[in-house]
Amino acid sequence: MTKSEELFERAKKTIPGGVNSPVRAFKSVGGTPVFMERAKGAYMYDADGKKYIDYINSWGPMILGHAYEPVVKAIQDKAAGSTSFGAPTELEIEMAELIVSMAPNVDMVRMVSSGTEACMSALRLARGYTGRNKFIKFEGCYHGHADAFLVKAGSGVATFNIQTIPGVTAGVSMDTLTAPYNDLAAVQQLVEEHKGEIAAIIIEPVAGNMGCIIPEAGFLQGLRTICDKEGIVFIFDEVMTGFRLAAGGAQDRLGVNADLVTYGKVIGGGMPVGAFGGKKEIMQHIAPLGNVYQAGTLSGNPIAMIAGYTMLKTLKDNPSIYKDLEEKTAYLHKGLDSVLSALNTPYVINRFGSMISVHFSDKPVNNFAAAAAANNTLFNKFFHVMLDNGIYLPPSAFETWFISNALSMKDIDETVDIAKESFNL
Ligand code: HOZ
Repeated sequence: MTKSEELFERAKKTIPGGVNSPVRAFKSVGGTPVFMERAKGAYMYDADGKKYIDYINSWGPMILGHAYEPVVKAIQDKAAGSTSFGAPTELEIEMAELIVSMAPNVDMVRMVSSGTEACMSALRLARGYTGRNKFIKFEGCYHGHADAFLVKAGSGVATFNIQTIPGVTAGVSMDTLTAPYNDLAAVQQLVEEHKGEIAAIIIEPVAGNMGCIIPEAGFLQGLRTICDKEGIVFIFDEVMTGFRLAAGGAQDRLGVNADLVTYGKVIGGGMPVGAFGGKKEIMQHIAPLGNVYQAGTLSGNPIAMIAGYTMLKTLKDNPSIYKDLEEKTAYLHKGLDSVLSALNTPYVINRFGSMISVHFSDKPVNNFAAAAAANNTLFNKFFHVMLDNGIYLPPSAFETWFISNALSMKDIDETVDIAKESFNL
């Protein structure tokens, strides 16, 4: 029995399903989740000391690799001065100023403690600002686990194929309208059917919760035009893409402006952080300036702020990191292509910036239906062979992979060789 197997048995007695977030449970790929002990750079080490090359990177935030020394040092120094005040600090202003200086269309920002909180609060703000109730989200996009977003959601909801979520009331779901990703005509139709009722359109500008799905040319711009015409608040969920695709996130990289932007794990450099920000005209409706209420004792927590600040500042001051990340991801793409093209199995590799995923599909994978129609049984097999050989991929075809800058070309070569072996080539 491995230590992970032992720990999983023990965990199941006191933690539901043995994990604190469902995707980690390996339920769809089968087998036992690997319990991690430590990580450094591009590598993680499990409870038995086995080394893995990490392609999850804490679901995005470890852009500079695990235990990046300046971040670790900053946390240690800050912790000595207290781990929480529940009162304002100068560091929060510095963090807000840094985010505003990096992200387009963000005049003001409110810190929270997770991406779920950020999206939930941004939606409430959009509703409060417009005085409308309904909103549009896209099938397979995941905006955290607040009730309103769980309709046709990606990530774990898609992985476990959960159709109806007990506890989410019909009253709440009634105001959630959904359209397929990349289908502008479907959005147009929803807007016409619900004229004057839609507060917001929320989207992952590059989706990462149904594998990596890339917006087609003109799609996001088309949504922007609809929002302008109909007075709808356009929300970019940049929990995964913010500060990862570019210093200015997806807005910058794709050249499309959002009214509100949500951030999550990335801006905490691995600490539990989220934020939402946007134009002053909208943000000033948040309490205590306005009456849209939102609060949190741990919001702006000093340890979380210093970790995020240190990582974001490094990214801002070193723009070549984005070029390096992109080159590494393209190199991985090329390597996987060389392996998979030798197989008699159709596949699609989607890549954008440092996000990449593989679907075993004979059609382009540009929305949730296409991702769900792929041969995900083969993905599960692929996942396990890679894992056995020390390559840590997301345990679901409905999740994107994330590349860190700590990953070397040699690590990628090793990964590609293992993929080759896994298919007996
Ligand atoms: N929602 C995360 C990925 N899209 C999964 C987080 C986790 O299980 O840790």
